[in-house]
Amino acid sequence: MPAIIQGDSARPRSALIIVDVQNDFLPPNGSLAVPWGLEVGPPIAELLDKYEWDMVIASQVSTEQLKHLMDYFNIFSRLTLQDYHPPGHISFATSHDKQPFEDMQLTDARGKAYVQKLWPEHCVQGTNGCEIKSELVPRLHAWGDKFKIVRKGWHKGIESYSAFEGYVTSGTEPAAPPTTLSPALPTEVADTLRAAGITRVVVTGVATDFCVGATAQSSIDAKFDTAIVAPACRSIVDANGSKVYDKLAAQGAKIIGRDNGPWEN
Ligand code: VGL
Ligand code: ZN
Repeated sequence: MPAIIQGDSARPRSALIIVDVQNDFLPPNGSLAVPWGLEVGPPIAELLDKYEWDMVIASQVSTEQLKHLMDYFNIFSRLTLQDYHPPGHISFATSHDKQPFEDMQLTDARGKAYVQKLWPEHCVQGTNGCEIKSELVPRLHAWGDKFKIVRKGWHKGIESYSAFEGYVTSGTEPAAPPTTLSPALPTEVADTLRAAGITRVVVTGVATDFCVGATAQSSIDAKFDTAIVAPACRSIVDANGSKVYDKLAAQGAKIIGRDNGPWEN
């Protein structure tokens, strides 16, 4: 395990969630590449490697923001999120004979009616596009059993943007959807965090305006203290993610490093 300053026990325990840093969401070859998505790599790697809050992180965020970070990052566990779709997933434009980025009224496998933004095919289980960015992998595994993968979107008929709708796995299970589909959303992620005594959740990754934002929203709804590290996030549609940041900040989430930008695409 990397050197880590073991936080004093008075500090709240925090989990770092790394959202969807997968080849399909990243330039140059991703089928749904987030503009400037590769820029999330270095700050996330820093967060994983260092706990001394050295100058590299200081160069990403101001001293004032660094103080916030030091407060927040008594990181206890790390989750990485993997968008994990079967072929023919409900969110793919090709599944409906439509063009990507159109909005479409759909009913999902749980019977929920909703508006789906249709996407190019992306993160199909077993493809290279679905793989977590290779540079991050050894850094994640260095955390042993404090590192978990959460897979979401793996039921063909259900779209999931939030980590809190995913299933915790060791990352080595075969690519099979759950056999039974509960009408309720899974609570595994929130339960896993709570069981580890975590009260603070720090969200990074792509895309700010979809999975990062949805994960932070669920975290707020589940009553975790919630922060986003803006330099470690990039968005797809909403230029610099500002709409999402405003919405989350209004509910008490901390948006760390936002004013240090520009982080826009
Ligand atoms: C995502 C679109 C479709 C994301 C996932 O990771 O933000 N966006 N699937
Ligand atoms: Zn997806």
